[in-house]
Amino acid sequence: MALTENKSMLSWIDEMTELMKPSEIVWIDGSEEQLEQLRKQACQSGELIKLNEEKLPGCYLHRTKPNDVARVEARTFICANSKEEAGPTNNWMEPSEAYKMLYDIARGRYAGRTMYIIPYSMGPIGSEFSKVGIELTDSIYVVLNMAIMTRMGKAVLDAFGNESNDWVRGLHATCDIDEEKRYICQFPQDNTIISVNSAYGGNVLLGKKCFALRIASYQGWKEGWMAEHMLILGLENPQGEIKYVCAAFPSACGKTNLAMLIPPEVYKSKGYKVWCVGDDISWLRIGPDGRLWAINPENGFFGVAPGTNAKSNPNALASTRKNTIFTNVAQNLDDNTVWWEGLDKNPPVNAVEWKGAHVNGPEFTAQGNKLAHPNSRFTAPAKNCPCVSSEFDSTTGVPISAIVFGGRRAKTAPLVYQSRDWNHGVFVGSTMASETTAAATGAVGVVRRDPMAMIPFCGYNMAYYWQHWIDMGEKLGDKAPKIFHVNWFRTDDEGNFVWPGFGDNLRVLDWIIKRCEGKVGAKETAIGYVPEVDDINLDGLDFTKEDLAGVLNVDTDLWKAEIPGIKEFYAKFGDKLPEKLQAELDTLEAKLAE
Ligand code: OXD
Ligand code: MN
Repeated sequence: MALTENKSMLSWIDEMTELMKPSEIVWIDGSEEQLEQLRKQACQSGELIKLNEEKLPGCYLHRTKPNDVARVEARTFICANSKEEAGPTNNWMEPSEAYKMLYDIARGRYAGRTMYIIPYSMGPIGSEFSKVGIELTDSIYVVLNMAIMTRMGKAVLDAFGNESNDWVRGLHATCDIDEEKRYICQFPQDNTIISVNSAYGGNVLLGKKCFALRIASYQGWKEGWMAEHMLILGLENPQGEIKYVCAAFPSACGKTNLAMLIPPEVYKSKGYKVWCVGDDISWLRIGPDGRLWAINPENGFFGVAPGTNAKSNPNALASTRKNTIFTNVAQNLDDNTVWWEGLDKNPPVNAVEWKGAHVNGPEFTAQGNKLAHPNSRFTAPAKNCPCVSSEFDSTTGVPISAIVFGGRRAKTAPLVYQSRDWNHGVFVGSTMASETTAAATGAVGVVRRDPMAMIPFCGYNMAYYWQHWIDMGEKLGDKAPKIFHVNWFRTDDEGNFVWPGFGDNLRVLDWIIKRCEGKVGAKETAIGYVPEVDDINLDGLDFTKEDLAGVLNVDTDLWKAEIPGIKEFYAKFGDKLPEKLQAELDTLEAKLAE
C-alpha cells in the first residue's frame, strides 16, 4: 500500500512502474523491522555477509563487481536544457535524447525483481533547509545504505504532505553492471536523477553526490542558497564557546580527518574540543540574523576505509564499530571481522580479498597486492561518531564563521592564508588546485584545477556558480564568513611532508578563528594575509619557528608561474567568467609585479 497520497509522487511512481515492470513493489517505511528483514534477505542471497556480532555488532560486508568500484566522472552527465548551462566542466547530453537512451536501457529491467520505493529527506525532517527525494531501486544494498546515509521512511512523507511537487525523482536500476552502458545522469530542470548499470555507492546512493551536490547546487542557484562539497566542524574553546567552520578540499585531501580531528594534548588539556557536524556536504543559507548558516544534509559517513586507523582518525574508526556496511574491504575469516591497508600492520592470514578470493594476507600483500580496494568504503551512522555535534539534528543549522579552501600543493600555497575580502576569497576558491601524486597517475606534480572541490559535482555552468558565490557575498555584506586557504601538504627538498598535519591542524584552525574574531594580526602579501610566525601556537610540537617560516613562505616566482595556468583555466569559460573574478586575477598579477 502506498505510503503517501501525494499525486505528483504517485503518478511518477506509476509511470516508472509501467517502464520498469517490477514483479513486486515494496515501500520502505523506515522501520527497524523492515530493514532487519531486508538484511536477512540480503545475507541469504549473498549480497551481504554478516560480520562478527560481538566485535562488530550490526555490521555487514558487501563486495561490488570488480568493474564497479568508484564514481565514474566520464559517464556522469548534466542534462541541462543547453550545453551552455551545463558549462565547460560538465559532460552534457540533451535531455530528451538522454531520457530516451536511459529509458531504452532501463525498460523492463525490474522484471523478476522487487522495486523498492525509498522516501528520504536530505537534512533533518521538517527543517526549512531540507529537501525530499524518492529513490526507486532494485538493490537491497542501496536501501540499507540509504537507511544510514539519509533520514528515510514514512516520517519523511508525513512531514512532506500531499501538495508539494518540490521533490527529487531518482531512478536507479542495477541492470547488468555493464560499464559501456553505465550512466549517471542529472536533469536539474526536472529535479530528476537516473543511474543505470552500477551498484557502487557514489553512483547509486542518489541522495549524496547526485542530489545533495549536483541537483542541489542548481536549486541553490535558483533559490538563493548554496550546496557545497564541504565538511562542517565546530571548534569549542575552554570557555565553552563554539565557532563553526566549513571546509572544501578535493577528494583524498583529508576532509573526514579534519572533520573529526582530535586536538593535540596542549589544546585538549586546556579544554579545546572539535565537534563534527558533517564530513562531506554542507547546505548553506542566509539566516534571519543575516549570517550564513549550514546544515549537513546527510545522516551518515560514506568514508574511504584504507588509511583509517586508531592514529589517523580514531573517531572515524570508532564510527565503524557498529551498524556499519563495509564495501570492498578484506574479510578476516578467523574472527569474521574486516581489514584494510593502513588499519594496522597485520594483514589477516586467513583472508578474503576484496574480489572474493581466499588468500594468505601477509603473503598476498608482500607481493604488492591490496587486500582491500583503495576506494573501499564504510557506511556508518553519524550518531556513532564520538565527536558528533549536539547540533547535528538542528533544524536551523549552525552559524559559519570561516570558510576554508584547500588543496595539495608541494610548494606554492603556504600552510594558511586569508583572503582580503569575500570576492578575493571566491577567486581563491575558483583557482583551487591539487598536484597529483605518483600513486594516483604516474605523473607527479600535474596541477588539477578543482574550484571549491566542485568540479565533479557542480550541476550547472561553473561560471554562473562563481557569480552566485559573488551574489551571496553581496547579500551577506559584513556578516559574511571570512575565507581562508590551507595546504597541509608542503614538502621539503626530499619530498617529505613538512607540516605534521592531522590533530596539529587545530593550530591552524585556532589562528583562523582568532582572525575571525579580530584577535590576531597578519602579514599582508600579494596573495592575502599570512600568519606572523609567532601567531601559530607550536607548544608541545617538535617544529621550529624556522620550519614554520618555511611553510608560511610565499614564493613570488612560483606564484607568477601560476598565472598562465589560471588564465588558461578561466579562458574555458569565455565571456561567462564573472568580471569580478577577472578583476581579482588582474589584482593578483599587479601585486606580484610590485
Ligand atoms: C566522496 C568523493 O566520495 O568526494 O566523498 O569522492
Ligand atoms: Mn566527497
